Amino acid sequence: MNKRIEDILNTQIKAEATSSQLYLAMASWAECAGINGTAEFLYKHSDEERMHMLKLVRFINERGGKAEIPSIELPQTEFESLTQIFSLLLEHEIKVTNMINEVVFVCLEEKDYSTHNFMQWFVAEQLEEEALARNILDKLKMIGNDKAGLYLFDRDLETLQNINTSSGIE
Ligand code: OFO
Repeated sequence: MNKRIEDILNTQIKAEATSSQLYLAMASWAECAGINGTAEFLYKHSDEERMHMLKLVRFINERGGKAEIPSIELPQTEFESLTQIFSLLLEHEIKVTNMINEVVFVCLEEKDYSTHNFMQWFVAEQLEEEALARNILDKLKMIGNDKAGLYLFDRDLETLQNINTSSGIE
């Protein structure tokens, strides 16, 4: 496997693992705060990020490279509000999108069209994740501090998670 491609994919493994840890920390915080729908949503999101990481691990190894299993920095574990959580989530996803774009760019520079093809799944995934986070933040802005609204939001988020599962969004 092309060394430059192997290195940048390994960097991406760490980014996906970091996403998974961060969303796990958010899920756990939400669960302790009794915001259970949001907790479920974030636990599932964390699992999905782990799946993204595994996808990269398997791809590198199957292509004759060597996947590096990274150590992960301690994620933020305390949060002020749901708005803070989803703002951080969106910010993080935008960062990951930029990294994915960089991988795609390097694939083209190295004329590695099969990795380029493989990465298209991640490109589409990032679009969905960013859109979902923006959508959730818009809802939270509308609700503001309304307790009944927040209750319904939390319940809806659990449903949204189920919608995503049944429509195959990962
Ligand atoms: Fe892996 O999709 Fe988010 O980070």
